[in-house]
Amino acid sequence: MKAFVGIRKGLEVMAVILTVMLIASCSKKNVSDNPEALDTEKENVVIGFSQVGSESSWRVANSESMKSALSEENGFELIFDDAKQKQENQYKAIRRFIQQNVDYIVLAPITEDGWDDVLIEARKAKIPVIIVDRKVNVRESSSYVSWVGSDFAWEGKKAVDWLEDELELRGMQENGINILHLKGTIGATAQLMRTEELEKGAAKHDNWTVVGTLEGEYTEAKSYELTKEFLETQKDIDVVYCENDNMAFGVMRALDEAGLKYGGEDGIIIISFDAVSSALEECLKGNISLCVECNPLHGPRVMRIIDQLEHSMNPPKLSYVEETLFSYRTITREIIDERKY
Ligand code: GZL
Repeated sequence: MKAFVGIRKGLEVMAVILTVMLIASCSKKNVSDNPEALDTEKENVVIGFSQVGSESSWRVANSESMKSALSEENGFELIFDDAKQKQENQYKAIRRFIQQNVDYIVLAPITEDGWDDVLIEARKAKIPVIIVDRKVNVRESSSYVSWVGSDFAWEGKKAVDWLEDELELRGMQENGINILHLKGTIGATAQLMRTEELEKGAAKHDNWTVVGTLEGEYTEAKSYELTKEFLETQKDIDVVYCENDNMAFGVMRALDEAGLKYGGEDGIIIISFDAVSSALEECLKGNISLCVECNPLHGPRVMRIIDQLEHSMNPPKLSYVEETLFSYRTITREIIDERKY
């Protein structure tokens, strides 16, 4: 009899152990159901994301990429804050995330300067910070764990190299070339580096003259307004260098109203950055001469960085996304149809 009771007790203990193991395995994100899901013991990983705003099509695509990667289905709880292009609002959002004791802070900084204090506060609260898109200019690089974004200097240099070739193709390499420059948000890494490369190009070619520099803040409305005003006094333009697509759209509206021909092989050359689908359509029509890609799809890379951190691994300090160029001479419908944004 005693042996029977012993076996029964043993079976009862086994049953309890199996039940506990079954509950434990269910509480862990079931990676097999969703291979994209974060493999972590936590119910979900809480992310505070401070986004610049929604100033451009690129920014909208960037937000969508972050939201779809850092989704509940993938094991995240995303707290998204739109700073409406104000650094003060990003400070407030980061401090709110610290109060909420999120697991990670992701920051898309509007400009490079002014981040030391608030990032030190996050570090003191032991909350890792990941920077996306534009860079931060901080005294201590330990203020953030990792950065994901574009090589803006490469983008600008490729644009200038292409312009040299295009002017040669048109037999204009010896002509006086008047360039109108539309700058993005002043102090943003994309603005600083794209501007620097144009300035280097203009310095290299004494027949290139930047006849106007307008601060379009990456928006269509602002660039339209400033270009329209500029064209009232100066219409002799050969090239417009727009530091993003939305500013190129604003410029096109102003050029249309001024009756100035752009695009094709003999119109004003419009160079633009981002290469969102609506800009590629204009490139296919020949209206925009060159679209320099600036890949906004940072979400999957940020997710991988968090996955590494969740497993006590060190992600790379800098991760650059892949990018290319699209010229009106070579773009095709098939190329556009394959795009993800
Ligand atoms: C570039 C990004 C810029 C885009 C603009 O990575 O910071 O900001 O070029 C966006 O469209 O507004």
